[in-house]
Amino acid sequence: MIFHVLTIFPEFFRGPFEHGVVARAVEAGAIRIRIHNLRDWTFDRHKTVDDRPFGGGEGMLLKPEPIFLAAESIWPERKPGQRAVLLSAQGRLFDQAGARRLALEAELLLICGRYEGVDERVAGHLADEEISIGDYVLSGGELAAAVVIDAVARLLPGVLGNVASTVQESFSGLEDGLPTLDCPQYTRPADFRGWKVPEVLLSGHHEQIRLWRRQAALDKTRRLRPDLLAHRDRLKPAPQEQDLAGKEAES
Ligand code: 4HQ
Repeated sequence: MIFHVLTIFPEFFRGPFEHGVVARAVEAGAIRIRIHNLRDWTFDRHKTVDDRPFGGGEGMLLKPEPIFLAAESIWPERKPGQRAVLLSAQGRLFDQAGARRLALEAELLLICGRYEGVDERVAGHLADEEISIGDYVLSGGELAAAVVIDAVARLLPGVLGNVASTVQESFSGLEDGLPTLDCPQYTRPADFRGWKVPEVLLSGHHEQIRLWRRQAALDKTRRLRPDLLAHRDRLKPAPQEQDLAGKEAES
């Protein structure tokens, strides 16, 4: 898969992709990351990429022309499998399902906004979709693009050494087809400053460990991310007390 990033801060991306899974994916040839400087598609002395909003208002916007010219030079004719994504606080929320969907594409162009935003014609007539990584305001789309690349790249075939580790994790741990968070995990020492690892994990009873993990994942999800279970709770009747005490507690 090829990731293209369009940005006014190309240096920003020297760091994030030089470590860990993404760096190894690049070295192994499983992905390519091409950083494009938006100012390369400006033709005035000052390499102007921004302008004032029509109708007045605070701050500056990225002009449409350099962004369209950049996209048209990266992809002279748009082929299927080439998807342009605008990172924006107004976009559809990015989640694991969104990452899996983007991982099916051949090439992504991630367009990073700066200043107060981007001329709306980029969202309307260039980008295939507008994505937000969360309900907070960033100072630019660069961090969001790095997040999307990381989440998508690790799903690609041959990127993670351990293929199984992608299925067991947070937001992919399927409970009746619905997501729960990853279960709590511990490593040595078994007693750290008096905080002990749950006994069952040291017991070697694989079936008991499996049940404990499932319950602990559900408990923690209910405590920290009740929103993830709300859908499930609406579909299933509330469990009875005796069910909870039972071996296969279906909470
Ligand atoms: N932005 N997820 C870029 C974001 C954002 C987000 C605000 C996008 C600033 C210039 N991007 N503009 N949240 O907060 O992707």
